[in-house]
Amino acid sequence: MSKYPFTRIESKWQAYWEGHKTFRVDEDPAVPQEKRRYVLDMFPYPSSAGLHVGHPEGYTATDIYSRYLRMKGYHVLHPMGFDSFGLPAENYAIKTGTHPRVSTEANIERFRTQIKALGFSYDWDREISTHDPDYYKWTQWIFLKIWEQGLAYEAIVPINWCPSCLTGLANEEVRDGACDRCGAAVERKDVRQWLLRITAYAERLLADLDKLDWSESLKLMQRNWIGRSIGANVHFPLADGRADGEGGGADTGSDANNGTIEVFTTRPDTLFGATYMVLAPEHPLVERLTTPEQAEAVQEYIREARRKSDLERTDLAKDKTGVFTGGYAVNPVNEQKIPVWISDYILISYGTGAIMAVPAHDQRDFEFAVKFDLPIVQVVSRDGSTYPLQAAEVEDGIAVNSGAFDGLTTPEFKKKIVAWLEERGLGRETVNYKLRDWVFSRQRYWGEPIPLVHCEACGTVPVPYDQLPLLLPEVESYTPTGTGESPLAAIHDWVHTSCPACGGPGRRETNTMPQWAGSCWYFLRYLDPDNDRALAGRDKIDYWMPVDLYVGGAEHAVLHLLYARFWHKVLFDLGVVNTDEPFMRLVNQGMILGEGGVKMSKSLGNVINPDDVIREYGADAMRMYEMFMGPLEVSKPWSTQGIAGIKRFLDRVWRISESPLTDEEPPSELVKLLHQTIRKVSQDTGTLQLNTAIAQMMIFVTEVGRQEVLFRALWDPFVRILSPYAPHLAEELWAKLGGKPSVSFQPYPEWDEELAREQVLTMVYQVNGKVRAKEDLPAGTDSGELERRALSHPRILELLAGAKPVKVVVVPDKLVNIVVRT
Ligand code: ANZ
Ligand code: ZN
Repeated sequence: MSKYPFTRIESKWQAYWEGHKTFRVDEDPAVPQEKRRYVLDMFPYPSSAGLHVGHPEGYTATDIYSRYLRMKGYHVLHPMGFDSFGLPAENYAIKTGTHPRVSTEANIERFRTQIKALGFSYDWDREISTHDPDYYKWTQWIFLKIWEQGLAYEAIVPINWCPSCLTGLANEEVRDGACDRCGAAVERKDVRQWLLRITAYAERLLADLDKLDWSESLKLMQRNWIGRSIGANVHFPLADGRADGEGGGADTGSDANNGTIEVFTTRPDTLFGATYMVLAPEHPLVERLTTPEQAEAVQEYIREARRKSDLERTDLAKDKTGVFTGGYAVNPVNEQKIPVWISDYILISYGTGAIMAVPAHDQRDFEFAVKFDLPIVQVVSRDGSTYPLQAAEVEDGIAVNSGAFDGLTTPEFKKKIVAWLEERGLGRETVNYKLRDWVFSRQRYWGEPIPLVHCEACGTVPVPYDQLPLLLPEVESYTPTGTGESPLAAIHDWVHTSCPACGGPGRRETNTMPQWAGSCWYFLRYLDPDNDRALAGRDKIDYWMPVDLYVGGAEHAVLHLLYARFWHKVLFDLGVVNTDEPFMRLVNQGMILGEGGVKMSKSLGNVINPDDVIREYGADAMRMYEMFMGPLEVSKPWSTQGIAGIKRFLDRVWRISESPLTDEEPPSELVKLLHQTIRKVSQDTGTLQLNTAIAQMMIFVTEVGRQEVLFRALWDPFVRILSPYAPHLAEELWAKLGGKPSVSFQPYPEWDEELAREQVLTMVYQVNGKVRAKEDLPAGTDSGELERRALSHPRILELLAGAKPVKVVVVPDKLVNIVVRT
């Protein structure tokens, strides 16, 4: 029996599409706005490992959706490119001496071939690569715009330092205290860095999530990352401040820098329970507060803390450590002198780097107080009484032990105490974000050079726009200097340049941009990839943006999306783009796991290579199988049996297509099934429930396969609805039907609700011949299903009262008679 000859047919149609530029799209002004769609994939990093079976999962989903939209009469922009700067190419260069450009371009070549082998309907004329100077010219341009806005600044910051990659890492590149790339334990190091002021956009990045059609879980991840907390900053005068008269009394208001410790708290209502304070080890007041007796212990502790990552330090489960400074502060609400400690669970980078500790109501403080025998005073109560606490009571409640504030509920107390503090100049309401400014520089070679020049006379001077791109120079060695400078710092002739402002001697910035930079705006370059006067023409931006559907892996759910949204908002504020959000609808695909549900990994030897799959089963089978595995968003294990099943389905379709074709009217049952199938496949494709759409096509094909002849009236629409899913096979079947290529632009079939309707009949359920219940069911419901229905009908169950039927008689489309012993 003949099978779908996929090798021949798939390469034939891929060549056709490529040769005819079938999927090239332009900005046809005649197409109205509401008929334009931008469907975007997260572009891949062209790793040396080649394409992973996880890549085509999202790509297939967007491809099906794009093809579906085209057949529905939409003008669809569906591009692909490569995120080609990054560490692996550089690490490979260090090992082998191969220029990162050479290895990257070889990888791109391979990725492109692999992607094309899957028959995706990309407009390849728009392909971009982020390492291409014509591309990164505009990444540099955007950076300069950001810099001009005062949103980029230099700072010496303790950064995450990978002692193996010898480079700074962004927080997000550190996982469980280890370098995300190489796994080495991350240390802290003070380095001069460029930071981008993403925190200036925190509020908008948070608020605008409400506009987006993203899953709630994804929005929650973004919200948590931004981490907005409302609370108060409160000043605690230093006890020594009063002794030497520097700070003044608690109620006179005191010098914020000198005489007080400023804390951030989300629970100002617990002020009366603050029995001690804790500073981050790096806090500038530590030195001043430390008494000579405590100096050695404090020094030793500070040294220890420097070795830990923020993540280790704030781990809730970790044993609390700390040292008393010997100094005291005064609790402004009750004038009590309380000791000041340092501990690494307080981060210098959050709030003010200092806290008031309320052990009765904060679990970390509770553990710390128990360990170091510090007083625990309950100030919030369930019912207004006080009682012994086994752990911190973190819930809201009623104030106790709080002087004139006793009896207030937590929210009332918060309002009153903030007003009380504000009146006395002791504090104010504040909002804090977990979001930190983005450490934007890398001490690496294979990235976009930051286009700035340092001049003794003029300070930091931008490379003039007409000199962009600032090309990445050739280097002898890719190995980072390890001093915190990039390999670029070693190229004397490149580093030493003249100042663009005064012509005097200048030094180029030698840091490069992080890999995230290029992916912050690539979706704009697809709109106008050859433009050399702008990152994209405004007319093209207006034509296509925003992205209607964006699909990619969940590993990018936080950072890539946050960074891209940030840049887009900056560009929006500059008037470069037309919307303040880039991606309207976003779907994170699930992971494709190895057989048995474990992660695919080289070490487990369970990695499936897409090339092998295509060779054995074909691209259409690969596409359909990945969509049939389950809902797009969930993770699911690969199954060789599963793909073989899909292959058999495609073979069956092929075989059916070889039956004699007839223009006769098909049986009405099949016409009904056809309309139901069009309805289901159309609706499910629109909502990306691609697995259930395929299931419906399978039902249809099974029925059509039972006929001796092939009804054109059934097959023609079926080939069309199949084509987004199995485009190669569909093109061939379309040609066999006498259609002209390409099926990709044929109108999508419409269903007739009337014809799709199930005929409903009333079934009669009898017990020992007596009618006991009735139920409406679709005509043609099969006997087994009818019997199950009757036996599970509540009225029948009640009558049977557990008795087992002796016999069940089913008359299809009419009745079920259940015979029981009486
Ligand atoms: C007193 C207090 C009492 C607190 C209480 C909590 C409960 P979020 O919600 O994450 O913003 N905190 C403030 N700055 C800190 C820092 N730099 N490092 C570690 N912890 C810090 O957390 C705010 C709370 O975390 C603040 O409110 C402070 O403890 C602590 F019953 O102040 B709280
Ligand atoms: Zn100068």
